[in-house]
Amino acid sequence: MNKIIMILNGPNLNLLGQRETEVYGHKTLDDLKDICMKTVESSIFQIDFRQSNYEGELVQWVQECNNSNVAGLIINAGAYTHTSIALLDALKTQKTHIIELHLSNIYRREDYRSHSFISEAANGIICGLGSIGYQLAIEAIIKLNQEKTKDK
Ligand code: CA2
Repeated sequence: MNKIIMILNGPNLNLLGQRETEVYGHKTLDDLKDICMKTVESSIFQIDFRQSNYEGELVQWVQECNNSNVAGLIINAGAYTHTSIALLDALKTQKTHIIELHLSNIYRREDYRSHSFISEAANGIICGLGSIGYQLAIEAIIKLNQEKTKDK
């Protein structure tokens, strides 16, 4: 059975490639989705790539990851990274591998971006590498799953 890697994108990431290209690059969200799909081509993994501007919807989707087919969760929570205890609580209920992801280096920007509420629930964090970060996060989830299989 194919394993699903859930990739959740938070508020305003639907605007990628249209504005603030000096910060977030020229790739659109659809471009990122294509990169993710290509990264799992000819593997047993499948990508479920979603975006929402609503905190509650993101919380709902995080809760869906308790399904046993989900091999990992990659989350770019956008600005909710810096505000959402609801997302942190939802992520903490998950047993799957979690990677927190940001296109930009949140530590080189405004001070308020240097704090993430959700890092506490993440296995690892990738930031500042633009679209490469999406590929690396997928590779990390795949490797974490291989480690788990080896342990058995
Ligand atoms: O660097 C990242 O990926 C962020 O998660 C992006 C969030 C920001 O609030 C985080 O601090 C870091 C913002 C995403 C907004 O994306 C836009 C794209 C184009 C135009 C305007 C916003």
